[in-house]
Amino acid sequence: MVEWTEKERAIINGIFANLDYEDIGPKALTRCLIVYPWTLRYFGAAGKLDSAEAILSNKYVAAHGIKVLHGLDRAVKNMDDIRNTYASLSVLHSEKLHVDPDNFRLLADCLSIVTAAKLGKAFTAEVQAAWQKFLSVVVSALSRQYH
Ligand code: HNI
Repeated sequence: MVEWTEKERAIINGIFANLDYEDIGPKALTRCLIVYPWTLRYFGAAGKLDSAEAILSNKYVAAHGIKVLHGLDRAVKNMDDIRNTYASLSVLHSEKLHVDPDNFRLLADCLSIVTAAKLGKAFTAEVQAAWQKFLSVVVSALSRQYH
Protein backbone atom coordinates (compact mmCIF):
# COMPACT_ATOMS: atom_id res chain seq x y z
CA MET A 1 0.00 0.00 0.00
CA VAL A 2 1.49 3.31 -1.10
CA GLU A 3 1.57 6.14 1.43
CA TRP A 4 1.10 9.70 0.27
CA THR A 5 1.96 12.82 2.22
CA GLU A 6 -0.48 15.73 2.16
CA LYS A 7 2.09 17.65 0.15
CA GLU A 8 2.36 14.92 -2.47
CA ARG A 9 -1.42 14.79 -2.77
CA ALA A 10 -1.55 18.55 -3.17
CA ILE A 11 1.15 18.49 -5.86
CA ILE A 12 -0.55 15.74 -7.89
CA ASN A 13 -3.99 17.32 -7.59
CA GLY A 14 -2.51 20.70 -8.48
CA ILE A 15 -0.89 19.37 -11.65
CA PHE A 16 -4.09 17.70 -12.82
CA ALA A 17 -6.27 20.69 -11.93
CA ASN A 18 -4.27 22.79 -14.38
CA LEU A 19 -3.58 20.15 -16.99
CA ASP A 20 -4.56 20.83 -20.58
CA TYR A 21 -5.49 17.30 -21.63
CA GLU A 22 -5.85 18.18 -25.30
CA ASP A 23 -2.32 19.56 -25.39
CA ILE A 24 -0.36 17.27 -23.06
CA GLY A 25 -2.03 13.96 -24.03
CA PRO A 26 -1.18 14.10 -27.74
CA LYS A 27 2.28 15.56 -27.05
CA ALA A 28 3.18 12.72 -24.68
CA LEU A 29 1.90 9.91 -26.89
CA THR A 30 3.39 11.28 -30.13
CA ARG A 31 6.73 11.73 -28.38
CA CYS A 32 6.60 8.13 -27.20
CA LEU A 33 5.81 6.86 -30.70
CA ILE A 34 8.61 8.91 -32.28
CA VAL A 35 11.30 8.29 -29.64
CA TYR A 36 10.47 4.59 -29.19
CA PRO A 37 9.25 3.54 -32.65
CA TRP A 38 8.51 -0.05 -31.64
CA THR A 39 5.53 1.31 -29.72
CA LEU A 40 3.97 2.08 -33.13
CA ARG A 41 3.07 -1.56 -33.56
CA TYR A 42 -0.01 -1.19 -31.34
CA PHE A 43 -1.43 1.63 -33.41
CA GLY A 44 -2.12 -0.12 -36.69
CA ALA A 45 -5.65 1.29 -36.56
CA ALA A 46 -4.26 4.82 -36.79
CA GLY A 47 -3.26 4.58 -40.46
CA LYS A 48 -0.02 5.91 -41.91
CA LEU A 49 2.57 6.68 -39.22
CA ASP A 50 5.76 6.49 -41.25
CA SER A 51 7.37 9.79 -40.24
CA ALA A 52 7.47 12.13 -37.27
CA GLU A 53 5.27 14.56 -39.23
CA ALA A 54 2.70 11.84 -39.94
CA ILE A 55 2.61 10.86 -36.25
CA LEU A 56 2.33 14.47 -35.07
CA SER A 57 -0.59 15.21 -37.37
CA ASN A 58 -2.49 11.94 -36.88
CA LYS A 59 -5.97 12.55 -35.45
CA TYR A 60 -6.40 9.01 -34.09
CA VAL A 61 -3.12 9.24 -32.17
CA ALA A 62 -4.06 12.67 -30.79
CA ALA A 63 -7.45 11.38 -29.63
CA HIS A 64 -5.83 8.38 -28.05
CA GLY A 65 -3.32 10.57 -26.20
CA ILE A 66 -6.23 12.49 -24.68
CA LYS A 67 -7.93 9.21 -23.75
CA VAL A 68 -4.82 7.92 -21.95
CA LEU A 69 -4.54 11.13 -19.97
CA HIS A 70 -8.18 10.88 -18.94
CA GLY A 71 -7.35 7.34 -17.87
CA LEU A 72 -4.98 8.92 -15.34
CA ASP A 73 -7.86 10.86 -13.78
CA ARG A 74 -9.04 7.62 -12.26
CA ALA A 75 -5.71 7.18 -10.50
CA VAL A 76 -5.80 10.75 -9.17
CA LYS A 77 -9.30 10.23 -7.80
CA ASN A 78 -8.30 6.91 -6.21
CA MET A 79 -4.76 7.59 -5.07
CA ASP A 80 -5.09 5.20 -2.15
CA ASP A 81 -6.11 2.27 -4.32
CA ILE A 82 -4.58 2.70 -7.74
CA ARG A 83 -3.90 -1.00 -8.03
CA ASN A 84 -7.56 -2.06 -7.88
CA THR A 85 -8.67 0.98 -9.84
CA TYR A 86 -6.56 -0.22 -12.77
CA ALA A 87 -7.24 -3.95 -12.51
CA SER A 88 -9.46 -4.12 -15.59
CA LEU A 89 -7.37 -1.63 -17.58
CA SER A 90 -4.36 -3.82 -16.85
CA VAL A 91 -6.20 -6.91 -18.09
CA LEU A 92 -7.19 -5.03 -21.24
CA HIS A 93 -3.60 -4.01 -22.02
CA SER A 94 -2.30 -7.45 -21.23
CA GLU A 95 -4.83 -9.90 -22.63
CA LYS A 96 -6.54 -7.96 -25.38
CA LEU A 97 -4.05 -5.35 -26.57
CA HIS A 98 -0.89 -7.38 -25.76
CA VAL A 99 1.02 -4.22 -24.92
CA ASP A 100 4.48 -5.05 -23.57
CA PRO A 101 4.41 -3.58 -20.03
CA ASP A 102 7.90 -2.05 -20.46
CA ASN A 103 6.16 0.48 -22.67
CA PHE A 104 4.18 1.92 -19.74
CA ARG A 105 7.41 3.26 -18.29
CA LEU A 106 8.42 4.75 -21.65
CA LEU A 107 5.12 6.59 -22.02
CA ALA A 108 5.34 7.75 -18.40
CA ASP A 109 8.81 9.18 -19.08
CA CYS A 110 7.53 11.04 -22.14
CA LEU A 111 4.69 12.39 -20.06
CA SER A 112 7.20 13.65 -17.49
CA ILE A 113 9.23 15.43 -20.15
CA VAL A 114 6.19 17.09 -21.66
CA THR A 115 4.87 18.08 -18.23
CA ALA A 116 8.27 19.47 -17.23
CA ALA A 117 8.43 21.53 -20.42
CA LYS A 118 4.96 22.87 -19.74
CA LEU A 119 5.49 23.71 -16.07
CA GLY A 120 8.97 25.18 -16.54
CA LYS A 121 10.37 26.52 -13.27
CA ALA A 122 7.36 25.24 -11.35
CA PHE A 123 8.54 21.69 -12.05
CA THR A 124 10.91 21.70 -9.09
CA ALA A 125 12.72 18.59 -7.87
CA GLU A 126 10.08 18.22 -5.17
CA VAL A 127 7.26 18.39 -7.72
CA GLN A 128 9.10 15.91 -9.92
CA ALA A 129 9.54 13.53 -6.98
CA ALA A 130 5.78 13.43 -6.34
CA TRP A 131 4.99 13.20 -10.05
CA GLN A 132 7.41 10.34 -10.68
CA LYS A 133 6.12 8.51 -7.63
CA PHE A 134 2.57 8.86 -8.94
CA LEU A 135 3.54 7.59 -12.40
CA SER A 136 5.51 4.69 -10.92
CA VAL A 137 2.45 3.56 -9.01
CA VAL A 138 0.37 3.85 -12.19
CA VAL A 139 2.91 1.85 -14.20
CA SER A 140 3.12 -0.81 -11.55
CA ALA A 141 -0.70 -1.07 -11.29
CA LEU A 142 -1.06 -1.37 -15.06
CA SER A 143 1.58 -4.12 -15.07
CA ARG A 144 -0.14 -6.08 -12.29
CA GLN A 145 -2.35 -8.36 -14.38
CA TYR A 146 0.46 -9.63 -16.60
CA HIS A 147 1.53 -13.20 -16.13
NI1 HNI B 1 -3.35 2.42 -23.26
C1 HNI B 1 -6.42 1.85 -24.67
C2 HNI B 1 -4.85 4.12 -20.64
C3 HNI B 1 -0.27 3.06 -21.84
C4 HNI B 1 -1.80 1.17 -26.05
N1 HNI B 1 -5.25 2.89 -22.76
C5 HNI B 1 -6.38 2.59 -23.48
C6 HNI B 1 -7.54 3.14 -22.82
C7 HNI B 1 -7.09 3.79 -21.69
C8 HNI B 1 -5.65 3.63 -21.66
C9 HNI B 1 -7.91 4.54 -20.64
C10 HNI B 1 -8.98 3.02 -23.29
C11 HNI B 1 -9.54 1.75 -22.67
C12 HNI B 1 -10.93 1.44 -23.11
O1 HNI B 1 -11.29 1.76 -24.25
O2 HNI B 1 -11.67 0.88 -22.30
N2 HNI B 1 -2.68 3.37 -21.56
C13 HNI B 1 -3.47 3.98 -20.60
C14 HNI B 1 -2.62 4.51 -19.54
C15 HNI B 1 -1.32 4.22 -19.89
C16 HNI B 1 -1.38 3.50 -21.17
C17 HNI B 1 -3.13 5.24 -18.33
C18 HNI B 1 -0.03 4.51 -19.19
C19 HNI B 1 0.22 5.61 -18.58
N3 HNI B 1 -1.41 2.13 -23.82
C20 HNI B 1 -0.29 2.48 -23.11
C21 HNI B 1 0.91 2.16 -23.87
C22 HNI B 1 0.48 1.62 -25.07
C23 HNI B 1 -0.98 1.62 -25.03
C24 HNI B 1 2.32 2.40 -23.40
C25 HNI B 1 1.27 1.13 -26.25
C26 HNI B 1 2.51 1.46 -26.51
N4 HNI B 1 -3.99 1.63 -25.03
C27 HNI B 1 -3.17 1.18 -26.06
C28 HNI B 1 -3.99 0.75 -27.17
C29 HNI B 1 -5.34 0.93 -26.77
C30 HNI B 1 -5.29 1.49 -25.41
C31 HNI B 1 -3.46 0.19 -28.50
C32 HNI B 1 -6.59 0.63 -27.57
C33 HNI B 1 -6.77 1.71 -28.58
C34 HNI B 1 -8.14 1.78 -29.16
O3 HNI B 1 -8.23 2.17 -30.31
O4 HNI B 1 -9.11 1.50 -28.47
